[in-house]
Amino acid sequence: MKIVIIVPTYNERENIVPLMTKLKEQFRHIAHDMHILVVDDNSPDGTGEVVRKETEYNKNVHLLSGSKMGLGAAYIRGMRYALGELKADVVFEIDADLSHKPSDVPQMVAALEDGADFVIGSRYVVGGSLPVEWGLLRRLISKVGNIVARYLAGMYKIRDCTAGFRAIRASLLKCIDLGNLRVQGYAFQVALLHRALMLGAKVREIPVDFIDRTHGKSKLGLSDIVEFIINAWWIRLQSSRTFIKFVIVGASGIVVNLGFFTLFIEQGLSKFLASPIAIELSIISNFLLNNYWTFQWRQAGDSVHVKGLKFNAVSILSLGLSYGMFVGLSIMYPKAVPQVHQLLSIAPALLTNYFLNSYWTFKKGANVVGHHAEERQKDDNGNRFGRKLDTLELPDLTLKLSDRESSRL
Ligand SMILES: Nc1nc2c(ncn2[C@@H]2O[C@H](COP(=O)(O)OP(=O)(O)OP(=O)(O)O)[C@@H](O)[C@H]2O)c(=O)[nH]1
Ligand SMILES: [Mg+2]
Repeated sequence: MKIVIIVPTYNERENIVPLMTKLKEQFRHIAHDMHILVVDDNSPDGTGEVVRKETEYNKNVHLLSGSKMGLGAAYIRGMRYALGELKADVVFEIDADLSHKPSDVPQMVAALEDGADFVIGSRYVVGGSLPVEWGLLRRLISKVGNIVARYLAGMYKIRDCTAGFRAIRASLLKCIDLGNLRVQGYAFQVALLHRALMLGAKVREIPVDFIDRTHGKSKLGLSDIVEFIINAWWIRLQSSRTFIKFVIVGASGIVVNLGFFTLFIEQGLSKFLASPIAIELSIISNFLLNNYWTFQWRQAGDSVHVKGLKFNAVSILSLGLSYGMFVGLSIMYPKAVPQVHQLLSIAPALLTNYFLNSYWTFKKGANVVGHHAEERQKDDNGNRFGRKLDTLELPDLTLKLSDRESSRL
């Protein structure tokens, strides 16, 4: 296999040579055609010049220079070059600042040889770690970022979604329209992983220790963080028709709730009676829409009667929560318009309704899993990654746990 290790650099002059030396040491233990591709954005500190000199007497070192447009843009440029010009079979992502240990590369290559399509040098599987020097805030930022990616972008099965140490099979990468990821900065890592998962890639996480950089500065900026969050929401919206439908149903529930509430109090009904009736009406309209539209494909599982009973239980709980909040707000802020109390009290009812109904009343039936298994079978028989990206729910993933993790189970 031809393996190209892509190293994005921006002002990494002090780090790049030690990294390349350590990588080349590892190459001696790997029985593949190993290359290094440095993607430098005309670093003002002269990183590119140092690498250019290296390319003069080392045929396996390549330099791609360009203007600074962000980490994601640099990786996209590098991956296109690795696939198109260098004809790579596998590309690696690695940071230049020695945060990722080159000594982990052979293990990641072994995981590819073992059949994985996408290998992650993971800090969050058992055996992986964050730098001991990192304070609480730095750890928190990293963990929150990862939680956002896992749960908001819907990749909860992956422990380290934001890792920048990865090995990706070219056959998988060629099926991903890199230009279409619409990301410039660090959000690239999450966007790319998400596409790989959508294509049914076999992802494997290998535990790694992340080392704190000793030279140079972090390039993570505010715009990267903003893009990261927007991208996670975008993936969430795109990858879940269910979620979009739920938001629409939720919005219609608010109209029903407030509409009836206003109607009832205009008719002279006490606001304390109008509130629960309006809530109940909106819960019923939400249920009907969710049953026949949002979750219509989850018709397996319980019978309609059982679903009805569960729905009633959820409704009573939601009603209690919502009404309790309405009464509480009315007592605490008696001068406020009652519609404001009613609006605020919708939130707990909506959330309780969605989560309980989604994960309990309308939980995914066995046939859905079977559907995905069938699809995967089709992929395995034909073009594994050739499936069109019109399946908006994430497929069930064939994930291999790291060795240490599976031995723990
Ligand atoms: N070519 C290029 N490389 C970049 C850009 N931004 C970051 N990098 C490189 O991407 C890698 C990761 O960036 P870091 O600044 O180390 O980000 P980080 O690891 O989240 O931050 P630290 O933990 O503080 O190191 C490094 O090799 C950077 O030089 C960019 O805009 N262009
Ligand atoms: Mg770093």
